Amino acid sequence: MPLPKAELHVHIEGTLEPELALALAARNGVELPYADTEELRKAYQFSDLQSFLHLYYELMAGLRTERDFEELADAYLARAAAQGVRHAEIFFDPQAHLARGVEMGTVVEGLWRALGRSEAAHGVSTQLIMCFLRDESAESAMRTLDAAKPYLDRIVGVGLDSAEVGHPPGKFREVYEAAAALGLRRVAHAGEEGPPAYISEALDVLGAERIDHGLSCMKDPALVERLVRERVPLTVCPLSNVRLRAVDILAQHPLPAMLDAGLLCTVNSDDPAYFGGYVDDNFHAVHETLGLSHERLRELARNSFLASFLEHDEERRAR
Ligand code: ES4
Ligand code: ZN
Repeated sequence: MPLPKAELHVHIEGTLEPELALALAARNGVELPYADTEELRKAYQFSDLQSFLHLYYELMAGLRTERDFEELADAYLARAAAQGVRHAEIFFDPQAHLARGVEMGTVVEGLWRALGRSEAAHGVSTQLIMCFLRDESAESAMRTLDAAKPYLDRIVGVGLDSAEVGHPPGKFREVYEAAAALGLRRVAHAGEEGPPAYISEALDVLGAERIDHGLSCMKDPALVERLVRERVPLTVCPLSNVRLRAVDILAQHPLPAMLDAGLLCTVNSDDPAYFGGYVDDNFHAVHETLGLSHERLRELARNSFLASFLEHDEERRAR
């Protein structure tokens, strides 16, 4: 039986399995440059975040209708439930869809069709986090926040993702201030490929309550001390880090050192359809390859509920 856990770092578009990507493209008459899943799988040779993002944005082309987003989310939630997930805080990338002429309402309402019945259907409670693409402008992010205003009852918070290096968090200060004024929670990807200074900036300038990835903090002992002192959760994604070459091999992943340093780490899947596993596969991998004990795994599972945006009583129910 997999440990009960919360998943706090998963991009719903990154749960798009090749079979579904091709089926949706065919159903919607969208051309993809891959004849079949075998050919598509061969394209999964990433050398870094940028080369992954190219395929990630390309395969989304088949997602067009509410039903498409519903099927995508339902497939993820079924898999997550089988991996012990009891609560999922799910990222989505509206700008990637708006740019293709798919409206905010189609994305949110489509996802909600699956999320709204997830507790009953899968035993998984859910929340949605809307991410801004950091390689787009702050104005585009602000327009995206505006477009989300009719749906704020369905969105718990905002995040920041896509290509990190050269796109420091500070550019989005006003957007994050506006999001906070709307009562939204704030998280941000930082320190995946970028320097430790991006992590500090996400905390200080954006008011991020949780850091997605955060790996590069290990280069800055003063920052580690701060993250420990302030109990800032880090959503670590081990298999993602290997596939995108943030670390060379899993055996060299800093997760054990991060836990030893007292950091509030969680383990997550990021883009499981692309990176070779869902969240419990990540738990297995760090157990097998990094030798994390069962007690450490239980600590990681406990951390996932502590670091979630669940209220305290819900948190206890989930455990
Ligand atoms: C992402 Cl692994 C990763 N990093 C940054 N942005 C992303 N969007 C989807 N997956
Ligand atoms: Zn991510």
